[in-house]
Amino acid sequence: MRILHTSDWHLGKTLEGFSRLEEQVLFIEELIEKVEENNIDLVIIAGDVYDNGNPPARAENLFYNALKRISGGGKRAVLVIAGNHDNPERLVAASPLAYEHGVIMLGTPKSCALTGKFGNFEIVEAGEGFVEIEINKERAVIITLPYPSEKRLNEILSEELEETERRKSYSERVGEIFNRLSERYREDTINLAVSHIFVAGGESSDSERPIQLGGSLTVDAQALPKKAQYIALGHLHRPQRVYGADVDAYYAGSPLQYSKSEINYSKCGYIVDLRAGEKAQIQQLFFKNHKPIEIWKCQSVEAAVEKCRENSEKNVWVYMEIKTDKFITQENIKLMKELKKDIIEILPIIDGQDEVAFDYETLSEKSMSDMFKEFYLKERKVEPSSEIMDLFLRIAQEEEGDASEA
Ligand SMILES: [Mn+2]
Repeated sequence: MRILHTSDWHLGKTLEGFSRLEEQVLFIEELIEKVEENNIDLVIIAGDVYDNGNPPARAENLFYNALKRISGGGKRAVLVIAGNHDNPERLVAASPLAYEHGVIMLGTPKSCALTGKFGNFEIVEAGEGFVEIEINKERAVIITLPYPSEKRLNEILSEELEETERRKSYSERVGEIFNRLSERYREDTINLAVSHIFVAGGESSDSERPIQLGGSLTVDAQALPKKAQYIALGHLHRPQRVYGADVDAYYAGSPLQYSKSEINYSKCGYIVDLRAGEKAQIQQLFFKNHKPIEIWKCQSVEAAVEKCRENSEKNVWVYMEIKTDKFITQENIKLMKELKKDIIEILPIIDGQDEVAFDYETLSEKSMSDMFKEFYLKERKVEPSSEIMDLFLRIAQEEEGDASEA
């Protein structure tokens, strides 16, 4: 059996308000081609299909289109689980239609797939947290743990044990579930697992949004199901093998660079060849970078303008860092953005100036203009000009006037 593991598509995600849908469409096209070329039997999408629980219609349309074409009318199986960014109920709402195309969608750890024949394969058995599937006379038992929030995790732990269970850490509870579900694994089956969790030791980037602040929802690598031949994970956006795990557990990562912290490595999925009782054969499947993110470090405003002029045709997202000792004027900002579209940010770097901290504690003691000056200095790294100050104070006064009238 040959599977393709991908995750964290984040359809509908923007970069500081700039749409990435065009690139996402290109990625889906490439994926469909590679799935066909490589004769994939089963495609696993390990969560974060969308960027948030209320995705734009165009993103949903793209997803359904992708599923239909990947499955090829039931020619191959597709398994999708929800990540922390997805609304689990909404993600799987189209399930009644999806099964017709050989697509299995699971929203929560409690979700249970339907059994029966779908296209070229059969779901032989299914229950809470697992599915057994037969493709071309080969059987695979897959442990399925869609993003287990604290609440959803407790829902699946037995009620009698509630008190003792509660005292255990998140990682121990996840480990227990994996352990219990591992009993489904057999010697004559291909044994897999899929989940959307944060395994301790993984390397993160700026676009994941922590599964929970403070990191308490971290799972120890040792809690992963030891008998699995391959564990397909979602959450981290850098593709990587889980450090410190005794099993082949991988994060496929996101197919696009979703933040500037992701520009120094390639994006990929994994093609995995599996046979019952044998070690998995794993290879990376690299994706094209249709529109890279670049950071342009410029020595002066003039050099920055020139760089924009020279690279006006280059199809990239740009973060500009410009060395300067003065305020970058609106005219220059406008000129740069006219010359080079898709400039995400223009950041002045003032020589020898340390990061200015904004002091919220003493906020109430300060005048409006002092607060604005501090805020401006922190955001723009330069003092506001007198025009900006006047403009701000005028608007602030107007606002005050409005408020007293209401
Ligand atoms: Mn994600």
